[in-house]
Amino acid sequence: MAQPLLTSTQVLPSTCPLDCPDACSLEVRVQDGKVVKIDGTHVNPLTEGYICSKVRRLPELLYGEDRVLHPAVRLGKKGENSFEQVSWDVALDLAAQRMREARERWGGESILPFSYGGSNGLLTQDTTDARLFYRLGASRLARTVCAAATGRAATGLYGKMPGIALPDYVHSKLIVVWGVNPSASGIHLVPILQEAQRRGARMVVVDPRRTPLAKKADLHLAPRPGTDLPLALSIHRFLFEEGLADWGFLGEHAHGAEELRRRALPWTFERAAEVTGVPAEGIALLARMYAETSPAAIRAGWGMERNRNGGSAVAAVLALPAVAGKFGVRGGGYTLSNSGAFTFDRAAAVGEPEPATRTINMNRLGRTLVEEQNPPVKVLFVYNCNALATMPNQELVRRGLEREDLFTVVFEQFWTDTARYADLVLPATTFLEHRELSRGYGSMLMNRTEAVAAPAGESRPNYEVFGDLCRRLGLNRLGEPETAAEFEAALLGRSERMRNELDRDGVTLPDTGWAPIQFVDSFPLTPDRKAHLVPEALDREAPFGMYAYQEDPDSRSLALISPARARTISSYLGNLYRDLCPLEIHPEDAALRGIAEGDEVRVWNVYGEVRVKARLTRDVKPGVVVLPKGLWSHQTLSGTTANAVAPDTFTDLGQGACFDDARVAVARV
Ligand SMILES: Nc1nc2c(c(=O)[nH]1)N[C@H]1C(S)=C(S)[C@@H](COP(=O)(O)OP(=O)(O)OC[C@H]3O[C@@H](n4cnc5c(=O)[nH]c(N)nc54)[C@H](O)[C@@H]3O)O[C@H]1N2
Ligand SMILES: Nc1nc2c(c(=O)[nH]1)N[C@H]1C(S)=C(S)[C@@H](COP(=O)(O)OP(=O)(O)OC[C@H]3O[C@@H](n4cnc5c(=O)[nH]c(N)nc54)[C@H](O)[C@@H]3O)O[C@H]1N2
Ligand SMILES: [Mo]
Repeated sequence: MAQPLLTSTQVLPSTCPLDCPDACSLEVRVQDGKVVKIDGTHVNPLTEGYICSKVRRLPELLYGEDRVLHPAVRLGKKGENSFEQVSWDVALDLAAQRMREARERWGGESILPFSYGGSNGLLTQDTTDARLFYRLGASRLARTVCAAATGRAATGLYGKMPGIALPDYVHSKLIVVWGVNPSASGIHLVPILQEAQRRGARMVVVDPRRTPLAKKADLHLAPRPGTDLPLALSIHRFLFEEGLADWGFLGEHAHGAEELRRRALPWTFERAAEVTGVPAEGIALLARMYAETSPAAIRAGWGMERNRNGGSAVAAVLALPAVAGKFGVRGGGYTLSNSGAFTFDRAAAVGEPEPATRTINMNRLGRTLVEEQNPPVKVLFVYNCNALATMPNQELVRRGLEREDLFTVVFEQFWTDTARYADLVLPATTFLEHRELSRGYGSMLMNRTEAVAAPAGESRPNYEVFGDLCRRLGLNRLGEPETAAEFEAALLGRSERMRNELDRDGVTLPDTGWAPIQFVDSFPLTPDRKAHLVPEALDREAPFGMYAYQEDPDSRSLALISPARARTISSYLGNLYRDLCPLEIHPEDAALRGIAEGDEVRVWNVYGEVRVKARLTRDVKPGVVVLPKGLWSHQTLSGTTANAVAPDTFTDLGQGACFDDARVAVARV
């Protein structure tokens, strides 16, 4: 027999589309169609040639034992790991048949598509999937588990105006890192902040935890979770009362300043101190530094949105640069999400939605599966999401997934906790195995990437599978986009420049360029291009009006927060780790409960319970405990996670998730 050819090795470009601000440019080493190494490049200037350790380790998982390689149907009980391989044809016929039956018997709304940001890619969500579910008349999903409150606030105030480009933070003289932890959740900002500090910038961190950046900051304010609103309003009050408000800017570029002033009036530093647990002098110091320094930047994150006051809190923080007159210079203003930098023509890509159907808020998945009767959900189709690991009120989600009369499809790359509750599992390709169009919400760059490796097993891309289901159900129409390239062309329809640049370079920039200055190169995308500091629609939406502080749900209990951690992206890649994850608790809180380092503890409230080991640390504020988001069941002693104690209540704006409103009791087992 002839010798096989020498193994072929190639190094190919790609881009990380995962749910992270940075959107790193990658080079992928591929051997015989398999990924063997992933590293960063300089195509995206933010990437600077390096990437996070978790994506670097992705090759271990691509061909590991947790990868879903074939379609499979359930044999055993829901939640058990007992499945039988079937062909794609059998699998898709089964999915199509169950959806057809559900629609005939219970109506289209008995089908619930359930997806979130598993892949932030623009082609793996809202293309053929949207078409399929619109035309089936399925329930709509309000994708509110993240960025709902921040999105509402940012849209209301500034129409999602792009923010300061992250590399431009080197020009800032004061940087306020507010409710965001880039050391885990977007690491490429960290060296930029260090460089700014080297050039003389001062840094303030507002976070209930002593994060790695808090340790390097000139000032760290640690508010009790959910109290950023009074903190920010007391700074507004100071600016207005001390004659430091920039009325020139406000007159020309903003509405609602007078109303904001009125609403901030009750919040003296002393009163804010009582509610937040931050000393009044600390707040006053931040207020003065902010008023006096320019360029001043606020890097605002998602940590402050995950509570009952989240929307108003984010709005109050984003209003600071308008009131203090910080816009108009490089390194001045704010950054939240830059996802608004690009606009797309979704309607051209997927067609107009069919007549409206009911909308289910994803934060109420458990309640919907268990309680909704009009009609009940009969088919749940989960993709781009590990719902059991990531949605609030986990035990209710589990009860819903256990329903024997529910047919659950899970379309996944890995055997997640959610996949184990499926009736039918479908194998999905990763971004290294399909064509994708993506952009980060920190980086201002859009990328087209081709598949660099052969699909593992029989895995297929989302757009192919949902397109196939459309055909099986007779829902496709002639002449509409079908392939990845056609969807891409439709999405970018209005911008010939972007299309041409993607064809030539594989990357393109937004119309505002890669580093716009706010109120010079980019303006609010509101109808009158002005900032609206108390937008009418938001004022109507917030239960007590905008900027009205809602009290702590239970100020005597411990506040459990569940921030992002470096090891995973939400729950993605959690299967890289087999060790248990501890609960972080302050030594004073531990002593009160007789808890020592390493003790097993029970953490509970009315929603559920989680058992873990305790880790004592002064990096959390007394009264606050931390168990990160995204854990898999094997990482706790009880198989439940922080989500078991996370309430399924809503934020004041956007009906977002209130993970950080979890109030818990903790006791030694
Ligand atoms: N306790 C707690 N929980 C939280 C939060 C919190 O603060 N506290 N934060 C929340 C936040 S911010 C978010 S964004 C959500 C995220 O919640 P999820 O959307 O559930 O995010 P992931 O955990 O990344 O799970 C995404 C899944 O999609 C799969 N996937 C990836 N790409 C593809 C693809 O192309 N096709 C298919 N079919 N599947 C794919 C991945 O394998 C992965 O299992 O979690 C929330 N959960
Ligand atoms: N490595 C990694 N990167 C990620 C993710 C991940 O899971 N892992 N997730 C991605 C996703 S989906 C998102 S949405 C982003 C999220 O990224 P971030 O915006 O950083 O969000 P969180 O980690 O939820 O919270 C940030 C910080 O807010 C603090 N915090 C909690 N409650 C409050 C509060 O009430 N007020 C204030 N001021 N601070 C508070 C937390 O202690 C935490 O340090 O990161 C993305 N990047
Ligand atoms: Mo998120």
